[in-house]
Amino acid sequence: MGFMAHISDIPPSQNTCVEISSLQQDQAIIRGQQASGNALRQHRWELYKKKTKEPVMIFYDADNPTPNVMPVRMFLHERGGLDVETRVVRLAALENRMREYRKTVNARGEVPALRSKDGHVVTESIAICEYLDEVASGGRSLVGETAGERATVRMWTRRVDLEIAQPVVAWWRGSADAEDLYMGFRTLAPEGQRYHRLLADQGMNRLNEEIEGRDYICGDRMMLADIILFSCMFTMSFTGSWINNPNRIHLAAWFARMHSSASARAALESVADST
Ligand SMILES: N[C@@H](CCC(=O)N[C@@H](CS)C(=O)NCC(=O)O)C(=O)O
Repeated sequence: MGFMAHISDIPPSQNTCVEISSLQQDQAIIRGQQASGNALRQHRWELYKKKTKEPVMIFYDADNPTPNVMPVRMFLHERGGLDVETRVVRLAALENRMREYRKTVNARGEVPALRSKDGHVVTESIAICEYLDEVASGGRSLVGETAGERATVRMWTRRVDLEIAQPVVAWWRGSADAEDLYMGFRTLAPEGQRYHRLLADQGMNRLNEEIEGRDYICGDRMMLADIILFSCMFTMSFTGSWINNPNRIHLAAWFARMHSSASARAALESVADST
């Protein structure tokens, strides 16, 4: 899996808007209006390579570890059987809020996003992970092999997302740091910050009891629910030390297990690579 350039560096073949003007330019060059001789041959070769290149999936990642891009990174490593190219979108520079990104990738101006081989863009971290699970060739499903397993994984994924991850994110979005970062691009609710923390604590207290005796949320293997919750708790604990409370002993042990997994380490290394 390669971690590559910034969104503004997307080569023409992978960006629909740029592609049109680039093709016109290509035609002009080939007609010899802008180049000749060796330069023209080289340009034709590049064009030929571009055209014959197998289409690839493109993952629009962020330059920071965030609760919604981290699950996709970790899922890619844990799932196996997937080949994607990564584009780093610089959130701090508000690249995701610029017209080019909104027009060519995600109209909502958010990351993550995934462009499939046929050019379709999927957003929403859970939908992206489920899509990746289906198109992977080889590896191990993190959603489930049977209808029963899939129902269980989806049940826990929905619970951890609604009862913990979303309140934790809403807690952070009530902070002054969030106001500075978003610069008015999101409707924030600072007045709800304490309430969201209490909701998240309540959800984590409940989960702490529910996972007693299990290594992972759904049983004995890491699945999508684990990745969604760990990614949120991990990335948000940089600012919220209250999140991974050692008094929730089962959840804290699960967190340590997730943290030491190869896929978490690989996802974190890719955070470091892309910044
Ligand atoms: N529901 C979406 C939420 C996506 C989202 O809020 N992404 C954040 C990063 S964690 C983002 O794009 N923040 C920058 C912004 O909104 O300007 C998902 O699950 O993928």
